[in-house]
Amino acid sequence: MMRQSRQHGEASRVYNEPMSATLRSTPAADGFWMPAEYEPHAGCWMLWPERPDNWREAARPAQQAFAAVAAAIVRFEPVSVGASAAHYETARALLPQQVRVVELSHDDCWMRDVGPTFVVNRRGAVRGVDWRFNAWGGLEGGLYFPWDQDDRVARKVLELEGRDRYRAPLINEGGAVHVDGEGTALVTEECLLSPNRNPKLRRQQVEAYLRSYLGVSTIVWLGRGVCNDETGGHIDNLACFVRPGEVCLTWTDNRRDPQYPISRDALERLASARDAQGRRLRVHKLPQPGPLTLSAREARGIVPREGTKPRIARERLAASYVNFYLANGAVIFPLLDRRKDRAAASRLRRMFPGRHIVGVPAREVLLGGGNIHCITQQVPARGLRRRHSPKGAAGRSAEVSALTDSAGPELSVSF
Ligand code: KQY
Repeated sequence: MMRQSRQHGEASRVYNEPMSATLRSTPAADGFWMPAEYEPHAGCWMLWPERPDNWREAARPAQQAFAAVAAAIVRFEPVSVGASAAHYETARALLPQQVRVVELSHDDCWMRDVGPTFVVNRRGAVRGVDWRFNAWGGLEGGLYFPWDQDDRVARKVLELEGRDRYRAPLINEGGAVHVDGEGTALVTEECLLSPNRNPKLRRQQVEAYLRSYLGVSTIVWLGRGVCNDETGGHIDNLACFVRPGEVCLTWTDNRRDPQYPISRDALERLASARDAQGRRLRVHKLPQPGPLTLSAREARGIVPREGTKPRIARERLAASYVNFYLANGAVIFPLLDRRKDRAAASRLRRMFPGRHIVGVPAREVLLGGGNIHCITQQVPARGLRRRHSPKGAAGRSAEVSALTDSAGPELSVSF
């Protein structure tokens, strides 16, 4: 991935340019924007779980689950996993050989939030935004201390990818933003306006940063995130774009469920919103799993530590099927509730008719506070792009595979 010298043609390489320069401008000023997740990927990045104060049984069940997610994604695109020096051997042993494992320090393993948000330009160049990170709220309600290794992950990934970097002045996480790739961002007030992220910034200033660093022109604000979501209301657990003009929203019809007013409010806001292209949004409701709670046995497997948010038995888990990952030609979604997984798969098949629908058992990921979208980060494919592409790009043809319920990291179900 050495840079090509412009003066000396494609064959020669220069060794005196940085692999990843930190740029002083902004993506929007340079003609870059964040593409949608449903656009083509060059690959996917993940991290390896290990903290015993967040993952039960010294993270062993979570490691199996992460390995199954990586195995499901690598069928569709290259996957790289960062693991600490102490856990490199375990990660290498549990992950399929097609997955690249690199030694990478981190505090926890939420690549969506600590990794770079990639941006592209018309000529197909790829760069990355490195947001400031404070473990979802810093010392006032954040989830752990310290978080300095996490805050360095995006920069390291950009060096490994050989991509230039924008260091954004905003405290933000990848899971707090979704985009349609055509000028619209979807966010929540609970998260982006929370006093423990950027207390001095008002809505208009946050919007200005999102415009500059995501290259969007329209921001659709929803209210609160999923009930009891410890990230402070990340959009990626609540709603996402399915394609331009269409949004998937976690849903319950049970008016007594605390999620009901949250989803109802989001639905009303989406119904009255217009995207950057002036379209009204079509909303697909995706019924939530459960409600699910942390069991006493699961809680006992976590080693409490001062400075880390404790996990209490019977607490409600922020479970949502919306927390899926769109790989090239596939939807990798969390299996969370036997009574509802199949219905979720058929809704997803209707939403994404051209993609394989692959379910991966993900309760162990949920126990750590997030899900498949939160532990993954896509790298967009290089290639010429239009600033605003037309609606309805064709996907791959659908395929319904047999159940492949074998043990180990291959464990995933194709619907
Ligand atoms: O929602 C996400 N993008 C991340 C979840 C982080 C949970 C931390 N325990």
